[in-house]
Amino acid sequence: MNNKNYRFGTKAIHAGAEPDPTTGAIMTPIFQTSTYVQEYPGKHKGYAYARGKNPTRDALQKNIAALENGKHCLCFSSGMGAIDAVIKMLRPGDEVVTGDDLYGGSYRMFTKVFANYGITFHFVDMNKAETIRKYINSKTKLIWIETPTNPTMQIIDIESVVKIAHEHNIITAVDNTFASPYLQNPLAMGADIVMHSVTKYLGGHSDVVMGALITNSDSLHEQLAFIHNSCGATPGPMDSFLVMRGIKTLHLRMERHCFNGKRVAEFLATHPKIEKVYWPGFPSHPNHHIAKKQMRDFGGMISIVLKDKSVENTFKVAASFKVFSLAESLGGVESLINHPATMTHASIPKAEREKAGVVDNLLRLSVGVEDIEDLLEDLQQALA
Ligand code: P1T
Repeated sequence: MNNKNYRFGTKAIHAGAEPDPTTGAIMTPIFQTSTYVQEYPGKHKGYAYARGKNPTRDALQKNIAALENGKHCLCFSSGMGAIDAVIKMLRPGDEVVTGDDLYGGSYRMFTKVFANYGITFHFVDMNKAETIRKYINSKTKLIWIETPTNPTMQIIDIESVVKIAHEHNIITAVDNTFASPYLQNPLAMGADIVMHSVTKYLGGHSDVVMGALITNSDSLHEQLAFIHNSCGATPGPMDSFLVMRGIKTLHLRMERHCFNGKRVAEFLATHPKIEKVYWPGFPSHPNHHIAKKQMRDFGGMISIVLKDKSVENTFKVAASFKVFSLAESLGGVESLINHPATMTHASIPKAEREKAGVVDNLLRLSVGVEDIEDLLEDLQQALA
């Protein structure tokens, strides 16, 4: 299939999925094998050992590359495994500029793992070009963007940051997890690498942990593929199959996530117990105009700050839902509620996370694709 000629939903269903040449099976088989027989040393069918290459994973990688309009994709055993591979392209002494609101696990990896290898990370307000410029010097090799950010839904202007990066010959990587390829395609805005926690919207059913990196650059792909195979954070064939199956409905799920997300955000905005709602679809969001420019719609991720500041009462609300489940993660068909301060962002020191607005009375919602009336009734009763 020549992907360039097809639209998103068609690619989600067909890209990478060729009928199996031996049987005609329409679905890509799960090649549950660790190795491949060679006729003669070095004479094989393109597959030598399954850490390096697996046909089920290959099909998935082609599919995700097509969704991001990218040339290359590599899938990893987790989103963190994918981020790890990007940072491993750097050397001791190199510096990274990134945002002040990030997934807690990314912050933890940067500060507790790679800081020990002599790489310096600057966590800055990426909404301001002058702040980004202030932290760039001859050692800066990478700008790491997360947008929308987890969990305060900041919207970073990808094109503006790429422009600054290009002036200084710096690589730009975008964690596109919250948007999914349906809502946002950073390569088209000039980014060098797109990263996904495939665990989330791409997988879509909360049954797989996986990551992905997409790039148009042959040279970046070559470096990343070397790390992928050498360091070994590669996913298994069963998980690759499950994600391909999940992606076939990505466009349908995202439409409903956006529809439900809008209704939930509007309901919460007028609720007397809520102080603040973070959702980029509100015209009052400081970067609503950028979200409108770089995203297809505003998604189903919402964070709320309760008027009641006590952590005990915040816990009580979090535990009172009947349809939403209290859990880490996001992007699945089922609605989830999460308390970032003690769950997904617990590894960020309190003072740091509070600077970014991740206070003890903040809750994050991943609005699923259930019937909207049931979600609104559940929010009504839990907040009461
Ligand atoms: O969980 P994993 O597949 O390793 O992906 C890590 C990751 C990377 N980037 C972003 C923006 C993420 O949100 C995550 C994982 N996030 C959660 C588990 C969470 O509940 O926020």
